[in-house]
Amino acid sequence: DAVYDFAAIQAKWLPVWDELQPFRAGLPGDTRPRKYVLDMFPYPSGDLHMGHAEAFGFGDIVARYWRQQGFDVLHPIGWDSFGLPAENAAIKRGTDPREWTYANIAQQKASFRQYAPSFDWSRELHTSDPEYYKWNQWLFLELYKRGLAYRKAGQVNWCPNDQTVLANEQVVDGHCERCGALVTKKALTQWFFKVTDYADRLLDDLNQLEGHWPQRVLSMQRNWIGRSSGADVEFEIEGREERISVFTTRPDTLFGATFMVVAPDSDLAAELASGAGPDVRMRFQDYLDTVRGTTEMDRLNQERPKTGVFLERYAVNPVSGERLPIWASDYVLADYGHGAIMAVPAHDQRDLDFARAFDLPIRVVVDTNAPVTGVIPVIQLDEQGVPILPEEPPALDPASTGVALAGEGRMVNSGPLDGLSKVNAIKRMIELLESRGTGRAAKNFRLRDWLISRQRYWGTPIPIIHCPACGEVPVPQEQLPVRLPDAEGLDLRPKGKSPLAAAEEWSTVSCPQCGGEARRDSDTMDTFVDSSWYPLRFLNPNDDTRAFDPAEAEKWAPVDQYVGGVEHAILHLLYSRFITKVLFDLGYISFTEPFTSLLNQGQVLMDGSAMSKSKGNLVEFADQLREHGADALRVTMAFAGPPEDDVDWADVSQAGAAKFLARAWRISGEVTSSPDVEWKTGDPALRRVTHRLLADAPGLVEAYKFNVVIARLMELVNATRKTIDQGPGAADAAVRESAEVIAMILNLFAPYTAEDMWQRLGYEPTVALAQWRKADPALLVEESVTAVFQVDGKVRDRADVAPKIAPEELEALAKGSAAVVRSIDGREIANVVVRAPKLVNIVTRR
Ligand code: ANZ
Ligand code: ZN
Repeated sequence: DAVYDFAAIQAKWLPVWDELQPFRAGLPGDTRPRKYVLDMFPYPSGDLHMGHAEAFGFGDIVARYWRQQGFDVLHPIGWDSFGLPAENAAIKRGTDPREWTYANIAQQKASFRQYAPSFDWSRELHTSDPEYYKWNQWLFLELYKRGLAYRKAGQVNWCPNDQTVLANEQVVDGHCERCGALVTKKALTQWFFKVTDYADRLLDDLNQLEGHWPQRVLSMQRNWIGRSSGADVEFEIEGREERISVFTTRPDTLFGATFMVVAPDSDLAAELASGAGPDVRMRFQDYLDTVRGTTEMDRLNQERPKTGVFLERYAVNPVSGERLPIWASDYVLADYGHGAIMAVPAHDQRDLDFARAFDLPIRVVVDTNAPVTGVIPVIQLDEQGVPILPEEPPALDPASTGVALAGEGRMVNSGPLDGLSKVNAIKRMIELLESRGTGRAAKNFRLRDWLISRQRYWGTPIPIIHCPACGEVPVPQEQLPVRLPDAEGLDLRPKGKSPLAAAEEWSTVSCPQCGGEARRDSDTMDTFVDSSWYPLRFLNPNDDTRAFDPAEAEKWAPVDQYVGGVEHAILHLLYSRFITKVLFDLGYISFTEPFTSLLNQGQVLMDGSAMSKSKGNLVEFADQLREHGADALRVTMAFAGPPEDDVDWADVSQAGAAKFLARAWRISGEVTSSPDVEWKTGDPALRRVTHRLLADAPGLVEAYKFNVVIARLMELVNATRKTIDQGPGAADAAVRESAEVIAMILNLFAPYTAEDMWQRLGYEPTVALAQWRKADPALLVEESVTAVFQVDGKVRDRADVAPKIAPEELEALAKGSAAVVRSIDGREIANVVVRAPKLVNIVTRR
């Protein structure tokens, strides 16, 4: 008899699908409703790995599911093919980054073909093609025109090893995300996108995604944006014209401010120091030198002993008129708020540590022992009825305890605020400041503008020309794309200056405005620019007249289902959300969030830890594919557990998945009835199992419970096997029906096996386009049990009831039975014994 040979089945169907191209979306005349299912596109750093097998497997389940539900599904694929690894590999081997990149793409493509996700290959794109990056340049200029792309000189994160600038997001605990080197600071002029203009919307719109995105991602986004509310407070400085502002979340504590601190690496600190004596200037300069060598991580570390320099300058407290000494200390950061703070040592731990280190005054202005609410505390009594006195309240003395009083309480030592709670004191203080013109309500964000400049070769050239006469001049649209010069002859090694600057011929251009000699900007764009809008490019990837067609966007976008790793929870998603909002504001699209639902797959682990070459625990995708085939690999991934959970490859069995597929496949060869058999004549027991799965699977798939669907499929395969071997046999209509349903649902997980079953059942390819069968409601009611109705212990009637029938319902049924009523014969009922669902015994008084 036939043997399940996965390799033969794969070889048989691949060419058929190539011919049919069943997954082309948006064909003319297609009137089906639409869905857009997208996997985060791969970075071609080598062959596909197990993480891809998992993520793309899950995305494909969803895409295939919606097709069977009658949707025209857009499920495209492309490559995120610019970026550092290509450049580093090229430097190591002395080759062109292009070669490495496109060779890897070819390899990944070949693996994808075997794995058979239902991609629309006609829309394939590579971000490193000029046809793509031309539109990155267009996007840049759209932002530039609106002041959303700008250049600024500033301290940037610098990786001394990669010799490149890093975005804040690429600095992990003070180290370079890529190479692990300690990140330092460097002054450079860089391009930024003004994400901060969108901070409020980026935060507020997360509420729309509640329930559709993982909670963890939503809170990571919220923390990253980091909105704080409070006030800007202005202070006069002795010997300075202008006042300085500080941001505080606790304006209520202004009467407790006893000194001020400025960030040593801020312009303000330099200016204040320069106005002081030579001694101070020297001490400040020394201190600044040490601070420059300190990482941001250390500066944020609360445990580190406080350091600082007194600038011998004074500020004036705007509400108390008190003189406050001004210090410079590195716990205040130059690029947060205004780079200066009012220090309230009694109520802020960092300020307290500083005050104790330098012997500065500490004044309590919130009595944290006072009840915050107006409720009088209830006095508790012990067993003897003696009142239990409240414990001695903790001392309000941060100066001696070293612990700041951060909690709520009632204001003290605060003039007009005395007696108020925190909320009311904040409100009152803001009113006070506003009425005097020395402050106002303000909010502040942790979010910084997006640094998009890279001093590297393998990226999108920034379409700006620097002219000695005209300054920054955008490259005119008709001159786009600004193509990358050939890598040949360029030294790609990182030097802190882009390799493009050394391409003389490429760099030297005539100014589009005045025609004089000018130079191209030599930086390239962060690759997160490429991925910030790529879902739109898939809509018409070959259109060379525009980035995307707004009419197509209206049809398909936003993405209904996005699938990818949690490592992109912040950057990629935040930047995509930002660009989407910009495009909305420019009138190109009508939606403000790019991804309606998001699924984060877990990691594929080996023996409890992440796979890596260096650990020697790498499981190769290609090996796995060869061993048991694409279908077994896909089923193994989907069956391993909820998709959000990590999968430990040491705990799963591909052999088990292969056995299940063989069992399912064998059934399709045993069916003897013909496709036009009457379903209704089939065995009701098997039909009930089939129809219950038809009814439940959609909800399960939509809740990402793929593993449960597979478990239920296994149950159906077993029930079918039993019907063939021990029941009505292979000719029964229910066996054909279940075999067809198995093939149809298996299409989500094991497309080759499903297609082969479909053919063996007498149908044309492809099962992927077979429409989901509706469950028959009549078959969804549960099987019944027989209940016995007795009167005084004698059986008088029977009824078929649901196994889960409620006792009251069963009792009512018994009392309604004509035979029972006749038997009671009008006597009084003394007692009713109900044992649902099997028995009711009615006892009468005689
Ligand atoms: C006075 C005060 C009293 C403060 C108090 C806190 C507690 P978040 O919530 O993170 O926004 N701050 C402001 N700018 C700073 C900077 N550039 N570097 C370091 N710290 C800075 O924190 C806001 C609080 O952090 C502000 O409120 C300020 O200290 C400090 F009982 O002002 B607060
Ligand atoms: Zn010019």
